[in-house]
Formats: sequence, structure tokens, C-alpha cells
Amino acid sequence: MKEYRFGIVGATGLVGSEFIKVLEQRNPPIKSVKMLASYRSAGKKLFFNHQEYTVEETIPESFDDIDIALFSAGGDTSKHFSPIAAKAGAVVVDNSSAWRMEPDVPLVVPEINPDDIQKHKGIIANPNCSTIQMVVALYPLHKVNPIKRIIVDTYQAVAGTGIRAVEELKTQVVQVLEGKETIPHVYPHQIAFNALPEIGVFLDNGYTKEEWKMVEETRKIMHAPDIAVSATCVRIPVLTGHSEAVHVEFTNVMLPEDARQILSQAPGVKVLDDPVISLYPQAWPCAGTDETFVGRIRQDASNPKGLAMWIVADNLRKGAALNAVQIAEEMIKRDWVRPGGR
Ligand code: 25A
Ligand code: L14
Repeated sequence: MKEYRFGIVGATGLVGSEFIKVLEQRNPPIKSVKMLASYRSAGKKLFFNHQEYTVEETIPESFDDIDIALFSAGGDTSKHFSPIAAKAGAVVVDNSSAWRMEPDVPLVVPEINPDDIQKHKGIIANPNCSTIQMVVALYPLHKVNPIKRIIVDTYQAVAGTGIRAVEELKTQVVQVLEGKETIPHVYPHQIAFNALPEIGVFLDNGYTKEEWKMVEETRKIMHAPDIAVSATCVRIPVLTGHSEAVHVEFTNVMLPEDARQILSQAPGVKVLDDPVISLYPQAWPCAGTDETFVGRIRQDASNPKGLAMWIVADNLRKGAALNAVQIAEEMIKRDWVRPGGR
């Protein structure tokens, strides 16, 4: 089997460390790994498979000996370095929002649209975390009974914002319990013991960027440009694991028991749904897991063709690092990587 030279850009970040863990666990055919970050982290040591690696500053030449570059270093870094990496012959799987809506760039959830990978021209985009877990759960239902409309409200963990936000929540929780004043740095307001309906910048239409990503990315991944989507994205004081209350309208009636049956056989999905024993997905136990968990599946009382459900996944794994590694695995399996750009 061919072996590939991997690079991790943003290796010191939250998603970067998850890339390392997921690669160790899934063990794709790796010839070498290069740990890349900004100059701030150059010289730092990271471990991969019990071996020590020194973090290097990302420079254009970094990509000369990389076949697959996993990026999670923010939109600006990705805008700058992805084309350079692609030109040098690497295939970029990018976790930022920089390239997702470019017509030339596949936006991929391997359970849904793996064939789109083949169209890549050196850059493949990993979707937004909230969108990934929603489409993993909804696409199997959409295939048998096309979805017309989705209303989704999210309850998003601070890990989605990065390391500094995790520190901010932990610090503020202690400050509040000690009766001290909190000063927000990462978020516009205190996040401890609070809920903030603002994720990403506000757009002219009143939605936030995160909410609008859920609209556009859902349609692109599912190849369903006509699905109507309305989202409200809320940051809550949870460390890891995004939760979503989702209301879906189908073309025809969909019974909750049929949905449960379909989802119990869907790839990457685990149904946790037994109200009698308070069984439903929760953010805390889902941290560190790979599945998208679905529960509270019930008829939407306001819509005869509607279902309501609760969807939870680890935003750093299925929402980011795991999905990106699965894209790389799919490319390798189908021989759609072009090592050295050939
Ligand atoms: O633009 P986007 O797409 O919205 O993404 C913005 C940020 O969201 C996170 C990720 O942060 C990203 O940077 N993110 C993106 N998608 C996500 C998803 N789906 C997601 N989070 C969850 N789910 P992060 O903290 O996880 O990772 C940041 C990493 O990016 C590296 N990096 C930054 N600039 C770079 C670069 N790498 C290469 N070239 C560049 N020019 C960054 O490395 C980190 O690995 P670092 O060396 O800059 O960071 C080392 C330490 O310093 C902290 N830090 C970073 N910037 C600052 C900082 N501390 C203070 N001030 C700063 N300005 C980092 O937290 C790290 O601990
Ligand atoms: O578009 O929870 O991938 O803050 C990932 C993290 C959007 C915001 C993306 C979060 C970002 C999200």
C-alpha cells in the first residue's frame, strides 16, 4: 500500500491536537508527519505515536514534501497557505471557512457526498461543525423522504472557538463562584453561567455568519439547493460537544418509529432515544466519541409532515478533525490523492 506524507497546519491548536489523536487512533498509511503552526509555536514539542516532533513555522517551502495537508489555523492562514500548498503538490483538507462555498472546492461529509472529493483541484473543505452533525443525521431521512425545511437551534460548546475560549470559561466559572468580577476577552459578554445568541459576525440580514453557514453548507453538501433552513446559533457554557434542537419538514409524513429505524442503520449515527429511562444524547458524555447521537425523535406537533429531534456530536472530532481525516482516508482508498501533484 502507498504511504503518504502528512502535514498538520495549526498543530498546536485544539483541532490540531485532535488531528494528532485521530491519526494515531485510525492509523491511515502515513509515511511521515510534519507539525506546522505559526512562528509563536515554532520549537514547541508535540508527540505522535510516542515519538517527539518539533513544531515548525509554516512557510511556503513547508509543503514541498507533503502529500496531504490537514489545515486548522483559521481562515486567514488558510487563504494564504492553501493555494501555496496545492501548487506544491499537496492536497489540502481545510477546516476553516475560507474555501467552503467556492464552486471549485468540494465540501465533504464522507457519509453523504464522498464522490465530490474526486473533483478537487488541490483543496477540499471540511464543513462547519454544527452543519456536519446535522446533515449526518438528516441525510439518511432525506434520501427516503426529501426534506423541504429545517429549523435548527444550536447549543454550542466553547471548544469551537479555540483554546483561549476554553480557558476563558474555566477562569470565569471560578471567578463567579468566588463572587469576583469577570472581564470578557474572547466573547462579547461573560460566558460562564450564560447563553449568548451570537456566533460569528452579524450579517445585514440579521443572521450571524455561523447561522448562515448552516443554511448554505447544508444545501451544498446535500446537493439540495431548495431546502429552506433557518438557524439560531447559541454559545453555552459547555466545554466540548455541540447540541442541536432540529425541526424538519419532509415532503410526506415521516413517522418517528420509521425515522428511528432508518437512523439506527445510518453510517456514523447512534440513536439514543428512550424517554422512560431519560436516555437522550448529551454533550458531556459525547466528548471524545466519534458518532453523531440522535434522540428525542417525535412528531412535530405544529406540522403533520414534521419531526423534532435532538442531535449531539463532539465538535472537535466529527465536527472537525475526524471528518477531515475521514476525507483523507476516502481519498486514499479511492486513489484520489495525487502525491507530489502528479
Ligand atoms: O477563521 P476560522 O475558520 O473561523 O477559525 C478560527 C479559529 O477557530 C478554531 C481554530 O483555533 C482557528 O484558528 N477553529 C477553526 N475551525 C474549528 C472547528 N471546526 C475551530 N475550532 C473548533 N472547531 P485553534 O485555537 O483550535 O487553533 C489555532 C491554531 O492555528 C495556528 N495558527 C495560527 N496562525 C497560524 C497558525 N498556524 C500556521 N500559520 C499561521 N499563520 C495556531 O498556532 C494554532 O495551532 P499558534 O502557534 O499561533 O498558536 C500557538 C498557541 O497560541 C495561542 N494563540 C494563537 N493566536 C494567539 C494565541 N494566543 C494569544 N494571542 C493570539 N493572537 C493558540 O491558542 C495556541 O495555544
Ligand atoms: O466555521 O463553535 O468551522 O465557534 C468552527 C467553530 C464556526 C464556529 C467553523 C464555533 C467555525 C464554530
